[in-house]
Amino acid sequence: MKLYSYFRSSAAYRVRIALAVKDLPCEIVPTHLKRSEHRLPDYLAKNPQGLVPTLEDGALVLGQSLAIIEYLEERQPEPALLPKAHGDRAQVRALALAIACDIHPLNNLRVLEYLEHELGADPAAVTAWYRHWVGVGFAALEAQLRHTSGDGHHCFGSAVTLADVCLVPQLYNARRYALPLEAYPTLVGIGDALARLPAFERASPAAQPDAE
Ligand SMILES: N[C@@H](CCC(=O)N[C@@H](CS)C(=O)NCC(=O)O)C(=O)O
Repeated sequence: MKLYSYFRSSAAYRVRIALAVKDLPCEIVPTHLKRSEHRLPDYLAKNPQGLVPTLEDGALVLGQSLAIIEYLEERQPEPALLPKAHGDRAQVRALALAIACDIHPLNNLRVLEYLEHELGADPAAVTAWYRHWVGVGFAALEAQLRHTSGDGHHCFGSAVTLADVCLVPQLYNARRYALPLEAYPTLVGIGDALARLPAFERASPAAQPDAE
């Protein structure tokens, strides 16, 4: 398999964590977002959205990190990232989607660039946008995680799930943008405990071949 990835991309980071948890071999193909390599014709032919990540597995060319992770989950079910009980699986997906669908898109590079370059927002306004929307998302997640975490080290129960795979990259991203985190002690406690696990360390931005 090949994963088109950028070391700082939260969505690519999710897939890297899933690959590492499942110990699946995969070649990382660095795709530099700041140099717009994701907008080159060759890349757009693989991923017409012009977003990373993209996974190639033989003839399969797949975008969308959560679809990629569910593909990996079906290809190699153990260790499982989704719980066995269907109600539990739904809850884990709800946590993951709260991050991947409701928080992450509002802090994506193209959105922040559009605010600045097309709408004329100054850097302070862009930062305020970021902090507002990620803060709203984190506040709701903090309340949810107090109920769903079984041990203060995982989003749901006491094993690594798809929700954890989404949380750690979003927390990394929040720190990059210096979002104040004091209001989210449960979320931060879980994220920091997970980030110390060997699979999460292997997937981290600092451990990538294109890290700067
Ligand atoms: N929903 C997509 C989001 C992918 C995405 O937004 N990727 C970002 C990096 S985290 C990207 O490629 N951004 C490029 C841009 O904004 O121009 C997924 O989960 O794969």
